[in-house]
Amino acid sequence: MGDYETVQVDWDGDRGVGTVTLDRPDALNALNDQIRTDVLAAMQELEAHNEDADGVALRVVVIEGAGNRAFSAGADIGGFSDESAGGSSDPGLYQFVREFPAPVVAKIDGYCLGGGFELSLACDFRFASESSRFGLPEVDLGLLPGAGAVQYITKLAGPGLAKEIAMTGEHFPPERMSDAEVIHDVYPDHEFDDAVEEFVTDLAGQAPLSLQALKESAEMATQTGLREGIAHDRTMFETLLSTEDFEEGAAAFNEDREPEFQGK
Ligand code: CO8
Repeated sequence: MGDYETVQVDWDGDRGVGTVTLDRPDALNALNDQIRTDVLAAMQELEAHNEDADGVALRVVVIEGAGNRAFSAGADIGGFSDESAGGSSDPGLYQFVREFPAPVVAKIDGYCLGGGFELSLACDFRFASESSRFGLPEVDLGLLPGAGAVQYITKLAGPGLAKEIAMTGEHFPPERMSDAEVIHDVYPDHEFDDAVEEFVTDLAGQAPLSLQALKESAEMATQTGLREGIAHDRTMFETLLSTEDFEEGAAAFNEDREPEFQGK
């Protein structure tokens, strides 16, 4: 994998799992322009494994933070003199993660604040260790979360919690986030790595073309009307019926064995 200034990238070809580690631990993995550019490039590099594959090679991407203090403490406050808060590539990164063809899992251990929280909200799954803390401190800077956190938290948990987090700027424990379904689950620190690993391994074994279509479908459900969303799902259902993976899934069911999906 390529060398990046501010992220580490790992590729587990057996499971098809790529890991992107935000690697500015001294600044609590705060997001400056360089780290945003590096995350984008690292994910594109992981996606390029599909080009030589017979099917879909990249099944899941995990984003995590280096060190044990933070997933990310948000936009780099030192970079705020840029013309847009957090730099010009910023909306591109959030959108890129949201539309990325493989599922993306945010593995949150420590502070998950501001733009870091928003990055996790762009991911498909959010898991946190019990010592994590969530917050939107932009209000303390005279700003608001610029990458849609209030919109997304409102859709996930309602306006009450979205306003509480964004208007107080306080740090919230992960249990509060999981009770409100803003994150998927919270684990004791000593179980955290294994629990996320198990989830990711299971997800990586699911039919990749189904996962891509499901990701699109869920995104559509937040953006479009019901009729349009159902029409999309119907079309995708018919497309998936003609894949080799459907043949494999049906054969595995009939033979009472685990399917081995290729993504074709
Ligand atoms: N930016 C830059 N550096 C940071 C950041 C940050 N966001 N957060 C922490 N650091 C640095 C500190 O400056 C410190 O560096 P140094 O050791 O060189 O002094 C180091 O990380 C450790 O931090 P602390 O000493 O402060 O550690 P504490 O344990 O005392 O406190 C906190 C930890 C509570 C996380 C504290 O660091 C803090 O409050 N940080 C700022 C959090 C914040 O306000 N984040 C939101 C930024 S705004 C935002 O994210 C907007 C997103 C907009 C997206 C726009 C899309 C278009």
